[in-house]
Amino acid sequence: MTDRESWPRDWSVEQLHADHAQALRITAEFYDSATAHQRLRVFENPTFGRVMTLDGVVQVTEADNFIYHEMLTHVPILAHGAARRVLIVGGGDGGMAREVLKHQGVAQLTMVEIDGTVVDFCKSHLPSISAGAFDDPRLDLVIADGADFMRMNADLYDVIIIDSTDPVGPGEVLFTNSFYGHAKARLAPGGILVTQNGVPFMQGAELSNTMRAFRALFADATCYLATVPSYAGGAMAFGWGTDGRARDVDLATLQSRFAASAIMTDYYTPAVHLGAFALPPYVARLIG
Ligand code: AG3
Repeated sequence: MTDRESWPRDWSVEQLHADHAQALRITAEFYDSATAHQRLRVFENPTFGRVMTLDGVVQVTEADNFIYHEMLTHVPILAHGAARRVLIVGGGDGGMAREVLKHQGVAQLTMVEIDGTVVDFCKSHLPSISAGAFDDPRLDLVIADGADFMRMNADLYDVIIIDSTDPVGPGEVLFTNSFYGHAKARLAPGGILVTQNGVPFMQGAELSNTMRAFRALFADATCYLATVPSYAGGAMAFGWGTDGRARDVDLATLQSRFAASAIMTDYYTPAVHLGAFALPPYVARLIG
């Protein structure tokens, strides 16, 4: 009972890790097809709502995507305090853009997604994830390889968000030292880079490798945590790199910035923000 074929057909089975699988029951199937870059599937699950997988790995669910998207946007943007230009690499479902654009101070959002099919598909089959973000005039959507864009582009950003898949397939280059170096070069003074860095209990090496690269590049390099039920295996880690002091922001400052933004959230609060940087020893050891 170890191979995918031995599971019942109405379950979507994710085998991202060698010794562990996650199965979600499929009550309706909306799409299952290969794009030029990966296999894209969308189905309904009673607990998670619509679920999108890429190459069998859960990327976004209607029910719990708020946790991931709120924590990769409001943490760096509110810590920064005056972010006007934001860059997302990946993020084809539009959930990250949705949260970034809730900040009225953000004047320009560039999103670089490698797979145009994911964007088109999510607009029509998962509209609740982007919730209109693709129609916002502040959004500049670029369909291109994120690594090429980072190497060639000359603009500077206050916040850069890497909303990638795991380091297998098209997402792999987004976890390399040279990519992180190019990303750093695109940060304005005081700018912050945040990354999706996997579930450290299951993917410790991924976090250790990114943190080694971040320590070589940034004055302040760490990670912060949030638990996303559909990313199985415990808390997920988000990489944080900056040469500025945004991590020192205090609770009162965050509270006044958050109140001024008038953004409604279901996971993020200023206290959750600060608490997310408290690392249990098993994670602290992984980041060195
Ligand atoms: N991208 C992150 C998926 C990570 C899943 N990894 C895992 N379970 N270890 C999500 C894209 C949402 N915009």
